[in-house]
Amino acid sequence: MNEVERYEFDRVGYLSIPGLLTDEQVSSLAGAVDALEEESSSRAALPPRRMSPTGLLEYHHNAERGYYVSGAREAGNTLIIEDFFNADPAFDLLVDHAPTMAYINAIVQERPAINNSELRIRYPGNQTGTHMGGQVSVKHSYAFNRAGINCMMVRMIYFVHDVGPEDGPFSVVPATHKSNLPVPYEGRNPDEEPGMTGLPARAGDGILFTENLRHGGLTNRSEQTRKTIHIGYGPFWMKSQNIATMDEDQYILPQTLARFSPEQRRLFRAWPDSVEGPSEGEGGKG
Ligand SMILES: O=C(O)CCC(=O)C(=O)O
Repeated sequence: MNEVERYEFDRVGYLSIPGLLTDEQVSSLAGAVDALEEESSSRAALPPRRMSPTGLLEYHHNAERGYYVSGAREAGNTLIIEDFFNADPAFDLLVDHAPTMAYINAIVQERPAINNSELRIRYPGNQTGTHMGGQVSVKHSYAFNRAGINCMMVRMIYFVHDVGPEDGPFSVVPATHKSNLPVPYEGRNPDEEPGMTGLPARAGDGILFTENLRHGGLTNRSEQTRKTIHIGYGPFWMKSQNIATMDEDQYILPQTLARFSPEQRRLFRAWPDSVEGPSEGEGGKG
């Protein structure tokens, strides 16, 4: 993260990063997203089912491939596929992805770990309701201290195709990570909230943001389904921030950890480096 990027991230709470992925990576990831959409959408309404700990969403659990899926493949709806790392090694390139980690290490002061992994597949007509901003819980907070930017949870969104203004872009109310007052607007419609700004992106771009920032997704007014990959980071001790497994241990299968490098496994370790955790075989958490 260079000086200008650091300044801008602190000023507005997000950063658009052109060309974070290579063309080859984009094409491989796009294929993996399509394949998982195909499989998971046909099972989304089937048992076994699980209500999220927050009571927010109900999921189908595919224990064999290690993912949770919620929603439906239909106009106006979203398909959310969590824990996709378990389902396809094509996503491994995003674990300990050096260009991404350069940003994460610049804004998370304690050793960072991955706490969230979701594919968001947003069909025409769909929008993501506005949330966060201003006074949030500690785990979503943005702060600044003597050592610089000190974020709790942040997210990187990866784009595997172009997303224009009409294609349901991710949206933010810039600088609301520093606002002190509760949001005075009724409802959660991102199209109507004052200050909400859509962020168009090109295939291969990334958008980094603090969860303290007010954000959502504008209505997808095009014929194109919007598909993005979202990965959350925070201090290593933070539990899962996936909705299906909120505040539980990370759901990462032993076979997924087994194919990771030690550096990749470290991104799923929930204990300090000074403490010896359970071995991979026993604990399954690397
Ligand atoms: O991209 C969107 O539609 C919303 C994404 C979002 O809310 C998130 O990643 O936290």
